[in-house]
Amino acid sequence: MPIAMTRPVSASLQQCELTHLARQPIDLERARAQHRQYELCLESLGYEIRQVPEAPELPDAVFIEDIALVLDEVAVITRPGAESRRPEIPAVAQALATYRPLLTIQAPGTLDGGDVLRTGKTLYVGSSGRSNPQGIAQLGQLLAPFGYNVQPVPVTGCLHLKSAITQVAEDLLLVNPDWINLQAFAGMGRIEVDPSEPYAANALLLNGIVLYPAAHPATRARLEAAGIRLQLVDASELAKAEGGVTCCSLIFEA
Ligand code: CIR
Repeated sequence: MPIAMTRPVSASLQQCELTHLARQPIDLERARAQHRQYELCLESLGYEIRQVPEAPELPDAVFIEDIALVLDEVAVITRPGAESRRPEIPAVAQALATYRPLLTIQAPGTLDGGDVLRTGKTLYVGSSGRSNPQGIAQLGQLLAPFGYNVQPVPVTGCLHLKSAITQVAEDLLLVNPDWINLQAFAGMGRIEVDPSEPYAANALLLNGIVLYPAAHPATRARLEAAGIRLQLVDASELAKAEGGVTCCSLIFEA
């Protein structure tokens, strides 16, 4: 059974970490409604929602993707680069322990799930402000026994690797070339975001359908012209907290 693990929007979301965006007021009720729509959308695509309990005092807990990487064989519990996010770990680890054996990234390593892009047995991992070389090396060592190959990719100008690049079809990537060196991805097709929409590269591919923010119409037109099937969601309040569509769920088979 396909699972989408999520965590509710926290009452303290307004105090979220911000790195590349200026703080703006966030409408909490609207953020919660958008998050609910996101979950309904996942449900309509066949995913069973498993919610980790709300953590009202942890502003960024809704961005559950950063706390773990769930593979067929194991789950890796990360050690997020932002210290304020480390208390998010225990509840997510507890929820995942039902489904997978757990491995963990240890200090001084740091790793955010938003930095990990998987295609088959290759994990591209952003070397970013959040994921450090020790964290990336640990991930490689933990997963080598399962046949995964970890490839570090330098990321600059954005929060995570998946702010700059995500997969929108089996052999097709959506990219913002200003934030990432695309050498590692040579051989794969790519669509560039419209230059007026730098934040438009974060898309969530689920069984041939792409969950995509309604906020990027020019890039959306590029995706549609390429024949990509889109399911639009309004994620504007979560975007003010520097979150995208990949970061609000952990997707895996039970
Ligand atoms: C943070 O800075 O950690 C949060 N405000 C946003 C995290 C977004 N995560 C993601 O894109 N994977």
